Amino acid sequence: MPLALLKYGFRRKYKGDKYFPAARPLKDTYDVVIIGGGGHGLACAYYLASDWGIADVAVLEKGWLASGNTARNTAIIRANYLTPAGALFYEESMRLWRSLAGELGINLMYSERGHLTLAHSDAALRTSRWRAEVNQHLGIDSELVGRDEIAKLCPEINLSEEVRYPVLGALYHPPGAIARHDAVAWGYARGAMHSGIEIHQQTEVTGIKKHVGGSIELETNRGSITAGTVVQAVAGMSSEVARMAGFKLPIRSIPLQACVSEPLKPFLDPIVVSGSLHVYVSQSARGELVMGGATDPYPLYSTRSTLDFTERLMASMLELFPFLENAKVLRQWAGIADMTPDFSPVMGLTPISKYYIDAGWGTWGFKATPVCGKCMAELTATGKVPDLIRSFELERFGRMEQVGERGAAAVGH
Ligand code: FAD
Ligand code: PYC
Repeated sequence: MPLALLKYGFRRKYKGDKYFPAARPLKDTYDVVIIGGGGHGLACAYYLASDWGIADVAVLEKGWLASGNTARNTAIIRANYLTPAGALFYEESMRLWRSLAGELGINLMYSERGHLTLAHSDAALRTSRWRAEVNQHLGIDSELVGRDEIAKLCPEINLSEEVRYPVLGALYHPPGAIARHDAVAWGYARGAMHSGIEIHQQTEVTGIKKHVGGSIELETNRGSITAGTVVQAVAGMSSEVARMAGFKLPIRSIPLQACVSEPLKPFLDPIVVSGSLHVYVSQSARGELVMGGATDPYPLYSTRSTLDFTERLMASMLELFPFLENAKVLRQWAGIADMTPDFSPVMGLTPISKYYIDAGWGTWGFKATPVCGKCMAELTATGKVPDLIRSFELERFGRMEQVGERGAAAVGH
């Protein structure tokens, strides 16, 4: 190494900024406390400061930044949902994604690949056509394509008719993308902290009390603090934390597993999903195949990996890409998905005044990080539910106004 470079590295004068400002002590009281330092909680914190000038905010995270589902997901971003409420909401998120790296000053590796949802039956073709029509009506780029088009878009897919479930067509969504999930959390966290917001890791909320005066007291493993307003954004722990606050959520917590292969030469451009085979796959910039399937068949608060999952997933992968028979799985993991009855999120008011909920993100919430953060920040700042999230209120279940996205949420559940 040249001596000049070495000297430069050790010169105090050229000390670079720390990525995150130094942590501050936990105060007794904040205007806003956000429970959960995943992408959603951090995005809400960031937009509270950037859009509303609210910075007396603490984000409490029981582990480390993005130690929940934010850094466990398979980073698929798309807007080809079935309901108008869902499609418009996710479409707005995609609009925000496109300028997010520039805004946060971090390379999110946002990469538009195109998204193919394969149809292996007449019923799946009908649903794909339905989704394409809803999408087109709302100005979302999405269409039903046949086998010839699939062969052009992804020549590697096995289009043989001599398989269990031959491919008949697909819903094609050209803007479908992937991104670097942990960078999303770091970018929002840094932006929020530079505006004066505090992020407290290793700080777990263990109890919640509402005071007569209106403030909310949070018990934590580091003592009690009070907040004027609380935002709950704890994904897989949503029901448990809501229970501490004294209300019930219609949510079941179910493990969702995923895995990656060893790095392979780039061969797979689009993201490929098959509901019938319970498999989806994309190829990351470093060549790994990022693969997943359906949720585990039972609720559980555990992030263990199972051989059963890998075996089934690989059987389906080989049906679509038989030439991968010698590829190796490098690592496997799981997150806890908070599943709602209609496969749509829960955002907005709760039975407790000034206690807002951001939950029910199951297997689909990463793509919503920017738009959800923005809407939750608006709700927190104004007390009014933004139009974009009105359909997703907790109250909808009491009114039987579900936002049914089962077929569009991810692979089969
Ligand atoms: P999290 O990142 O889980 O953050 C919640 C945080 O709250 C955690 O860090 C947790 O430690 C903290 N917390 C919990 N309890 C407490 C407490 N009592 N006190 C303090 N902190 C607490 N979505 C997509 O859009 N596309 C995908 O391709 C996709 N793939 C997925 C693949 C897998 C394997 C999994 C598991 C999920 C996938 N998802 C996907 C869903 C997505 O990951 C989540 O919906 C999203 O990350 C939720 O973000 P969040 O910030 O709400 O949750
Ligand atoms: O939301 O597109 C999605 C998704 C794919 C896999 C898990 N979630």
